[in-house]
Amino acid sequence: MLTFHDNRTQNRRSTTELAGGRLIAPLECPERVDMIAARIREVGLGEIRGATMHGLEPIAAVHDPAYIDFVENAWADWRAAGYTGEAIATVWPTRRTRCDFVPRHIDGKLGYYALAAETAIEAGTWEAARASVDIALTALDHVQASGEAAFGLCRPPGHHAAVDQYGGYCFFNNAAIAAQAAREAGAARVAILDVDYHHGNGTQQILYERDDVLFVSLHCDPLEEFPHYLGRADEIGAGAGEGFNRNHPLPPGSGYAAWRAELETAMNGIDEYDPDLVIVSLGVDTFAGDPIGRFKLASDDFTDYGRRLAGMNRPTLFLMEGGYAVEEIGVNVVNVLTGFEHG
Ligand code: Q9C
Ligand code: ZN
Repeated sequence: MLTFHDNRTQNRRSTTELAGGRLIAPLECPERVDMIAARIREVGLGEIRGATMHGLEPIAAVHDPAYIDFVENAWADWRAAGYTGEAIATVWPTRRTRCDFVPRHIDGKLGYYALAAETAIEAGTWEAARASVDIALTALDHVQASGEAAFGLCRPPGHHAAVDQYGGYCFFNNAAIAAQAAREAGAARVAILDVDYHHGNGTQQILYERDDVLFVSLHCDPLEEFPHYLGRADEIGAGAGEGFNRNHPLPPGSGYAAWRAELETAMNGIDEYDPDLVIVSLGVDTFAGDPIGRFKLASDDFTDYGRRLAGMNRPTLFLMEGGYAVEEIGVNVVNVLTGFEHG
């Protein structure tokens, strides 16, 4: 299987993440990509190719233009305000205030566009977030041209990014952007299968009223886990999209037997939908050793579910999402991909 990557993702080197009341070294770090690339070479999965620039248009087909401008200018605006640390939201529009206008000051803008406070914006954020989209779209080009599966080694991840919100380490929703691009290129139906430990709230929000892209997510119950305010089973889509959003929340502590049973249900739904393309939002923070995930998958389980995914027998685009056990991330990701190839 071919992998697509671009070294501009290395420009995102945030030094601060708000976690447990402290500023820690961000879990979503450039070394994640190094470990995955090293493992790809070690097992000879296939070539790692560069990304081609796809411009802003595919991003603007999914995200609000004012939000895109915000991501581009946030760091400069923050610096211009005289701040010396990384840009972190500290105040939000909430249930008891207005949210019908965007404040002028960067502090107000950050809260308006942030869905969470852990994710800091720094000098390389814009360039890396755009590179991540280019990676996804270049990998999609390959799937469409060859009919073969491909892996977009995206970073930063995308599935928490909504139409006009960043957070959970995500800025642009790579999976939703790729799904929209595939639709424009002629795919009648696209399914997104999100196997990251966290609910893909951004992907769900972007696609909630659509029936041309099915969103199916396996994740830890939002009553217990980030992103907390979306991802319950009764969220089934709205309007034309009713029935085309499927959440499979599992309790913290879930092991592979429970997870795999939900995967079977999820895959049956995808099969029935009969998509021309399956996009897998591939987060490996379901791993037992993940520092923030509380599922209990073992490295071998990733191989097993990779094999099962191949059983769907559909053109498949894998896009990297979360996974923070840096030492094991390469093995776990490549296990999914080799399992798929041998499936
Ligand atoms: N106490 C992705 O996996 N913080 N994002 C959780 C847990 C945010 C994860 C705090 C986690 C975001 C793409
Ligand atoms: Zn995650």
